[in-house]
Amino acid sequence: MFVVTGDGDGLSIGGNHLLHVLRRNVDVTILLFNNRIYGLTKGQYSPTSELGKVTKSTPMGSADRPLSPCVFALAAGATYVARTVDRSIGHMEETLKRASRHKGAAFVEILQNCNVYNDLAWNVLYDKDSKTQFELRLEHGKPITWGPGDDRRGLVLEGLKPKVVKTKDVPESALWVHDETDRATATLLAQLWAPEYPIPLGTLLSQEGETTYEGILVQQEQKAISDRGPGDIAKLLMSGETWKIG
Ligand SMILES: Cc1ncc(C[n+]2csc(CCOP(=O)(O)OP(=O)(O)O)c2C)c(N)n1
Ligand SMILES: [Mg+2]
Repeated sequence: MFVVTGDGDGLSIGGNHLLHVLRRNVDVTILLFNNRIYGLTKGQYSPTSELGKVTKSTPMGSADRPLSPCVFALAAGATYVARTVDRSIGHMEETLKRASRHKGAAFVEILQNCNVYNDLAWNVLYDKDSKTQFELRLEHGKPITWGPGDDRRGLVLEGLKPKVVKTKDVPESALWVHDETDRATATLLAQLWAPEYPIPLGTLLSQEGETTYEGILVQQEQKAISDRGPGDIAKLLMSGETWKIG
């Protein structure tokens, strides 16, 4: 089952529901289209709008610090978390296929343009030059690197602090290797942003084989039936104290 939501619906208006569907590991695939604005209601700021964003509801600039949807999903306990971008169709297709195959709560943030109320919302990943400079495609088990061959960059971890290096300046063994089964390092990656860091795209976390909400309920139902036999609603309603009215 797919749930399609936006940055306003998913993180503000229905933020409570998103939190609990993720922590319960309900078997759904959630696509959060993040255009950093309330589009449908014509351009109010959202929980992902940048600090100082001027909109109809923030004429002097937003005073709110923006939230990262992927950091939220990781903190809430989603068992699959990924990020993709609307203009990279192939990457989006690959990411959605993986997310839909996941058993449990899969969360995909799709960076999306709103050409009416927030045009070029993700220009950092649309503009050819800055895309080369900042787009990082994650691959499980591979060193984290990005950028053109002659000026390729990489990340190393100094304790818990990611540091950008030129790949030619360090041995390959020094580079941070992406482990998509690790929630802690996925959270570090989800926090990275341009211009200080690259913008990670792809699967941040994938934890397979976790129990799901539905799985636990089915087990409970089977146990109740095997312990007590099939239920009887009429009997249940007439059990305990009953009253006759009138
Ligand atoms: C409970 C509730 N409050 C307010 C609304 C009105 N409303 C509909 S869409 C929307 C904004 C949605 O923004 P977002 O989720 O970012 O989606 P976008 O339109 O940008 O794709 C609002 C406030 C609503 N439908 N339901
Ligand atoms: Mg929106």
